[in-house]
Amino acid sequence: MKLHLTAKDALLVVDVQVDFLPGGALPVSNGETILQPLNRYIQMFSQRNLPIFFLRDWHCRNHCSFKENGGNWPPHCVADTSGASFHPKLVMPPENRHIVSKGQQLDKDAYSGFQNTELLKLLKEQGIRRVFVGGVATEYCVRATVMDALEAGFATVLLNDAIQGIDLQAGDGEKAVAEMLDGGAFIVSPEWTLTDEKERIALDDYFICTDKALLDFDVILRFISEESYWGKGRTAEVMRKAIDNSTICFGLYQQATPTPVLVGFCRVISDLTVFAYLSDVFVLKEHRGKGLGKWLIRTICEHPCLRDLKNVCLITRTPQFYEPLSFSVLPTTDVRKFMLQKKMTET
Ligand code: VGL
Ligand code: ZN
Repeated sequence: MKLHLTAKDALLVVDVQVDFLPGGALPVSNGETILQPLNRYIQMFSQRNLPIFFLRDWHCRNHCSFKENGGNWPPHCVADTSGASFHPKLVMPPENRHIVSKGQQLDKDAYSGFQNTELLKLLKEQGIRRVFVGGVATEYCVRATVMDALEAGFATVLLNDAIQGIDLQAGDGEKAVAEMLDGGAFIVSPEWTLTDEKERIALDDYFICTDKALLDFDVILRFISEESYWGKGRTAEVMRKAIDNSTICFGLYQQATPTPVLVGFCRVISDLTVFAYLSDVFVLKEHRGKGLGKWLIRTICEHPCLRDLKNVCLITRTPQFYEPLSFSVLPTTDVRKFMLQKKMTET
């Protein structure tokens, strides 16, 4: 499974501080195991210059959550002490990162990164619609932050390989994960990849990708065999072969969680040197009228493998659609003639 990151994604790194990892004042069990996957996610977001929010527990010296003041916890994450600093093995990129401190109020414990902070405002300002959450502790600050993110309307993805619980009672962490999923969070496990697919071009909620593995075959087959004027009745076997043997297939997707949804398609048969033929071009009805079809064709024609070709050709009943895209019907006065050896009755 692949997740495609877009400009509406942000990463929330929760409380990866010295005191919460082994050796600290309030350590999570096996806390160090999250560092490597988390640093990998951080790298993915920073490579795309997507915003990363580093949340931190930031208490005053006599905070109410400390045992000596009637709270549940040993003193931890006292502001400006070494225990409150981010873990030295956490890689913090220099660009597009934000530090959000929480739990600063003397008489209130605050587990959520949204509680009494600027986090929501900052996310909204950047147009973020989906957040990915990792860090510690699963059943306290991660859980509270995820629940608030869901409440605020963000699609929320839990980075399952990059969280750890305190597990005061065995199973606390697992129980919290179940609650987050119940609440509508999605989960990303190691078998998922956040793809670094280079040939992916985004426009608002949509993106175009040339990865054949990402195509939704059933949607393509249904459209071509039932709705298209040119391919009615095409069988699954023929459609499969046609896709397999096409040189490049372009999927048009609407970004969605947990997986993108295919809403348009075009396959290209080409020698990638001189000639290309575009076939099976469609955009699903509900997504028409937004310029997506034109964007798809333009993206195809500008694709690095195709843009220098001498001849790009297609057959259509709607030439008016392609004319603004620098395609022209061969005029009858042209010495060249478009020829077709037709073996089937319907076009
Ligand atoms: C946390 C306990 C106390 C956390 C913070 O970050 O999960 N847990 N303060
Ligand atoms: Zn705390």
